[in-house]
Amino acid sequence: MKKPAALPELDHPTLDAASIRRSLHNRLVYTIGKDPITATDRDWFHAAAAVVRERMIERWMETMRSYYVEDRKRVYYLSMEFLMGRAMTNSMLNICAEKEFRDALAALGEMGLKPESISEIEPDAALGNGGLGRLAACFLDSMATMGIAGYGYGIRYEYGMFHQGIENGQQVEHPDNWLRYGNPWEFPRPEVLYQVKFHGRVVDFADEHGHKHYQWVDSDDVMAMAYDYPIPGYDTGTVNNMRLWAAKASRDFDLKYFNEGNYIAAVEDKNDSENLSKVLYPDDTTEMGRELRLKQQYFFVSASLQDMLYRFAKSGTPLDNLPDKVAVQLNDTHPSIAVPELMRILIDEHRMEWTRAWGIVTRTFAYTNHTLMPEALETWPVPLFERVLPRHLQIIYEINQRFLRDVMHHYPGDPALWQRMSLIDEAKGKRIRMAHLAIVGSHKVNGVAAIHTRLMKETIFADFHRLWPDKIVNMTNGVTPRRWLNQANPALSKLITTHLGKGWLKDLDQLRQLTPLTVDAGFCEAFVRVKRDNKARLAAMIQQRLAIRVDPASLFDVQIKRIHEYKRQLLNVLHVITLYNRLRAGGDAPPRTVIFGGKAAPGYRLAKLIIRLINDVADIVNNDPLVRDRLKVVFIPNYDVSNAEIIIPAADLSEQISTAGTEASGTGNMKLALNGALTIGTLDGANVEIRNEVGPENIFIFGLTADEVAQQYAAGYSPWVHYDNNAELRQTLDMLRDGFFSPEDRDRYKPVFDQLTYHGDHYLLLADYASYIACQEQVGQLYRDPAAWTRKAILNVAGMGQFSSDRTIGQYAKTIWNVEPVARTAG
Ligand code: NBG
Repeated sequence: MKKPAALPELDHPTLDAASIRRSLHNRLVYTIGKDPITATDRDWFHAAAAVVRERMIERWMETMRSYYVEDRKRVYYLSMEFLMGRAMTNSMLNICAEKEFRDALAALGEMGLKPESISEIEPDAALGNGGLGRLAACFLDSMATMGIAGYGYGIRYEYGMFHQGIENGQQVEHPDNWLRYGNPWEFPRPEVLYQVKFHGRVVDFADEHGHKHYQWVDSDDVMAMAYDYPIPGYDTGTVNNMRLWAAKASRDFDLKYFNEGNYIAAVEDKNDSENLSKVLYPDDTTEMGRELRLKQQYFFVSASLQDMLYRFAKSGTPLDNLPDKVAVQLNDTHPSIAVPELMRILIDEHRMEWTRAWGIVTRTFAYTNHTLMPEALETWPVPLFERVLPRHLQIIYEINQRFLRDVMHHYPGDPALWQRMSLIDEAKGKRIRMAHLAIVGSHKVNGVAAIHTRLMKETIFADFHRLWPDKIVNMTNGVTPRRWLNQANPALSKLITTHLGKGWLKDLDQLRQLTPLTVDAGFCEAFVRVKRDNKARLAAMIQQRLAIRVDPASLFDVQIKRIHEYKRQLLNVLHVITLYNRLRAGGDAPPRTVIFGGKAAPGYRLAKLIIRLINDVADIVNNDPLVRDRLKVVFIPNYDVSNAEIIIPAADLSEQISTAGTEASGTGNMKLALNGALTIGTLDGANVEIRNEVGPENIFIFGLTADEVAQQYAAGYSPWVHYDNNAELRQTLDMLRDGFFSPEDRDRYKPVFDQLTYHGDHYLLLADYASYIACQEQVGQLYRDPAAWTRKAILNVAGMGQFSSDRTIGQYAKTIWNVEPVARTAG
């Protein structure tokens, strides 16, 4: 395609404040249709979003056109989740016009408009549960910033992650109707529509050469319609694309029903199909076994593959060279149905011979694993598959047969091994192991932190590692410094830029240059002031939302993440209760505010009980005159990206206290340290690498190592030893058992007590308790020496260069995708 001349009639909107101000007025009047006199904050938000958006569009089109003209290799990131958060401020910052927008909005302030309240109108795009979905969002930012032709593909859920309310201390879930007022960032593409099949049956027939072929017939069809979202890189001409699919009924109304005069049934059918993209499953690291979920997976995989093959076909490259032009990353096993789907397309639709097709497939896909926990590994019952995706089941069987033939050849006479490696688990009714499918169908499989990758090789995927020693690689996670420092913490960002220039925003290793500034009194003072202001901002938010007064001078001790037993929020609670008991007994410790945030899966009873416990403990502790202001406990409701942006810059202490060997990586640990929090944590996930980067003297490590945890299990761990031998621990646990924190319902926390004792304390809280408490004492002592604390906090920021998602994406690009970044200048 020849590059067309720039269209002379276009406005080419510019980034100066005057032009932005004019556009704001124009959009409000001509697009939103509102008189400035009557415009609400929401009207202004939509006008402002339109103005930001139109300043990205030309770069977006240029970028897409350049990928086409240059025939670039594309990277497709397939993910059920993209936890994007808000787009407005991020877009302004990434196109380097935030100040101009602020000035323009401030000028409009004369009309009674408050610029700050405009950006808060925007609902979070909460199309994800937690770390896995947010990682996908950080990766999109990095790919755009670095100039990688990366596309996100996912689902446009009508309802994202539920909104968490707290009533009587308990979580209540409210639907997240994020599209209610329209979404100014999305471009509906009603013409980009693909058919996705379900159910039906498979017929075979012979062609003119007598070769057998298969056809999937009598299916129920749903249409996938594209919505596009521009993803602006930071300070670059590159604006990439995220494409999310919405389900549409294949025929608006079923004529058959209509002819029978059954109007209601006709409409019901339409609703059934469109339910596919209705809601995100609010499940985090637990296996989800619902038919609708399987259909969601196939729905977006099928549409995405059709779309990428259509784009590929336009380049005229032969299909055999697909892996030279296309890399597909499977974000966990959720999209792993892509493996048999691409096989189906190649052999059934393109009549390709199996081994040739298989070569293409395995060179195209790579798979990222995000958890070691066996109960979280996806499996699907064979009968369900047979009903929903009959042709895929056949193909999976064929893949398995050929794979097992290979295994048997390598390891003859070891049927136990064959069973372990099979794609089909025969243990409790036949089930398909999606992780095995993803491994067999990929050329690379990666873990998300060094220890996680090591444990993958040694435990859950040891057999595969022995068979294919080069397949499993490590890609330690990262976070985008644009959102998690530049946007969330403007004051710290500015301070750093004053001393280092702005190169760090694209080359985070430059933060190392902060190290000598730990002896610069002026810098240290400014650093402390930034933290204090951020803490004051959070304290104000807590006061306003929860009517709890917290002292910004107290130690802000923060644990924010999904509520899960393995993450051990309960261990944190045990520390809070211990501290409370010590203070009541006349002990001394620096004032602390312990802050929690996180959602529990709606069906996860113990997790919900932990939330209630935190709130009950908060009630007692915060109102105890004996403790006064020396200890406060706060549960911030509805932890999401936007709340994270306020909490993280205000944290002094980052709680990363999972049982060693259970947290694949963590990314909150990186965001908190990047904002100058010190970590208290176990040697788990990326904590291990954070310690290496910041130095062991600048991080608080406690507890059993992953190997020691394994030994404890092997030796038959008993929590009672710790209960019996540690009086302080016993007192703490007995208070839970006896209803100290639930006087109106004394048995409320017995299940918690039981879990930690009679039921075996699976996550070894009692084993780590003493070491955790001792470590927290050291934290308290250090906090009493502000200069020493500040020095370590600065060294944490200085050591975070490694944890930019740019570094992660660079590694994927080089060792998995085989693509080169291409810088594009802005303008
Ligand atoms: C999560 C892990 C985290 C990790 C993120 C991103 C799942 C299944 N896994 O430790 O628990 O940081 O993935 O890799 O959500």
